[in-house]
Amino acid sequence: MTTESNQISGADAIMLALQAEGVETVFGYPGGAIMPLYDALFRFGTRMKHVLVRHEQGSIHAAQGFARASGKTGVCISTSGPGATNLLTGLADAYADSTPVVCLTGQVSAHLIGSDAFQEADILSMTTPVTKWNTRITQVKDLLPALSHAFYIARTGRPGPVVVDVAKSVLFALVTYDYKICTGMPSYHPVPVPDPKKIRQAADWINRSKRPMLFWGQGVLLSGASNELGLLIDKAGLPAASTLMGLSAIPADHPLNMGMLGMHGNYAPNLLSAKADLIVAVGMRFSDRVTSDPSTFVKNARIIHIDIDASEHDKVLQAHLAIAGDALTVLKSLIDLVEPAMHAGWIAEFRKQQEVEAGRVIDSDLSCTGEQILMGAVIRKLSERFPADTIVTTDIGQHQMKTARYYKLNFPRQLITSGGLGTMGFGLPAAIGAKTACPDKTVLALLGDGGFQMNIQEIMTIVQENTDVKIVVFNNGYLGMVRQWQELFFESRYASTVLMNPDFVKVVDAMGISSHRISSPSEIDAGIEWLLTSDGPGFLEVVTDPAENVFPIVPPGAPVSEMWLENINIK
Ligand SMILES: Cc1ncc(C[n+]2csc(CCOP(=O)(O)OP(=O)(O)O)c2C)c(N)n1
Repeated sequence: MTTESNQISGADAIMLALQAEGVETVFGYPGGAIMPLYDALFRFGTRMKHVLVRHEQGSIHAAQGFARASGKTGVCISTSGPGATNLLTGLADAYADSTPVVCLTGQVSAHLIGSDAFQEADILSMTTPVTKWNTRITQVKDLLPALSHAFYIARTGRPGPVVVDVAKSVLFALVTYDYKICTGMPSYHPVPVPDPKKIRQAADWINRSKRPMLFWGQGVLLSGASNELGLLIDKAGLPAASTLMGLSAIPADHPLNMGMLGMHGNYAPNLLSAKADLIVAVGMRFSDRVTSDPSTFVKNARIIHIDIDASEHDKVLQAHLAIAGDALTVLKSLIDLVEPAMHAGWIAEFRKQQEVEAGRVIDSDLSCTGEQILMGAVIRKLSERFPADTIVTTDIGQHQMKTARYYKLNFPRQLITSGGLGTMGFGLPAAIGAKTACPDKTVLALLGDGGFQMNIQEIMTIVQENTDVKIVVFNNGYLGMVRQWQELFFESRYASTVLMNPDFVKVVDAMGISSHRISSPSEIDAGIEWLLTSDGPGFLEVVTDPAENVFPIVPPGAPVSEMWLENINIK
């Protein structure tokens, strides 16, 4: 590995740098331009685990799942050209969901760049809009500083994905190994110091509010502020609601946890947000899935917006008080400054609307009274039967929303779902990453029949790695969420949403995972028990009611307080 002059190859230097950054596992797929790095990986032996995915998209979603479950930075490796372009969707997903990922992409040798060489693609230009930072290394002297910057940028402040595109010639070139972990960079100040005057102002507004609400997002999970969130809402008596990405920060049955905001969120927080006189928004970005039409959103409230990324302030909603800072720091200060309060009358209004939602939606969602299985009922039973430490990943669509609504999430980082980009195909590889990061926890992937087929090949990764994940595919024979929108908003014209599926049990079984199918409500309990006790990875296909919908729903563009509890068009 070393030469007489004590220099090592760029490829070997990358391995040592990864080790210095605490990386123990990388997810990837080899090819021409990256072969010297794979050779170094081979020679590194057991010091670095490599998970061989079946498609590069799987590698980045796995790296995301790893990062989301553990709070560490996920790493993936691809070759140049198609290997690197296959990462694009994952990069956009990680960028939208603030996930720290470092991608090492191979590039053709430096002297070939710009010549349309075999498998040459301008990955830097392509990934610029979907990365927090990217760089191309054509000279080996720049390699190690770039890697240390990459890890620093990916994990600090608002985390995000980074690409380091390395020319093949750099992997062969010799370099003196002098890696230094980056602890700061000039002109990049990722964690703003919150203004104490603004925090006092925020506490004063909380203390004087009659109808306050707290909204939280993934920023609370990223900053490790779940405990402080609970302490603040308990002390100040704040009814609180989460974005999809913030779910699991406080337990589902915390009395002040009013559930999820937004399009398929809970009725009470959506409805009553219109009556609130104060919104304390922590680590969330007022996505359109939460606000619907921003001009009608929380019209009667003063808005305090706390976020580590000041560019989120006033992007969608004009905050009356914008505090740039880390959620943990700001919440800790607020806990000291707020006065104990109960807001009993205001909380009672939430309870009333919770009863309305239970009676009109939840009770029927959770009980299969007909001949068909309902997803919600299975998801609630899974959450009751699976161990308390289960990490849940989802794909995109109806089953995702049912999971967000009905899986009782109880510990931070328990739910790993694609929120910002809504990437079908995310859930299965994300589960591989989550299990790799947390081998002692149970990992459950809840997928739709459409999204499962987008990255179905990753079943073989699970088999080869013997990754003990439990997989449930809800087979409704449709691209369910799109079918629902066609029913509600396109007069039931089901354009290209009927899905012809293979025999999933046969396919997955043939790939090497024991598989089982249930299709009637009477089989639910036994099916879940079978999955739970299956030895190693297990696959359960659940044939569900093709007509099942997700309610409530905020129809597109409507004020969130006008969410429908059922399809009002057919009443
Ligand atoms: C890559 C990608 N393509 C298309 C979509 C649009 N889309 C959102 S939900 C959905 C249907 C998902 O169907 P399925 O996986 O069967 O899940 P279900 O809604 O039935 O639970 C589609 C096509 C998407 N989110 N991602």
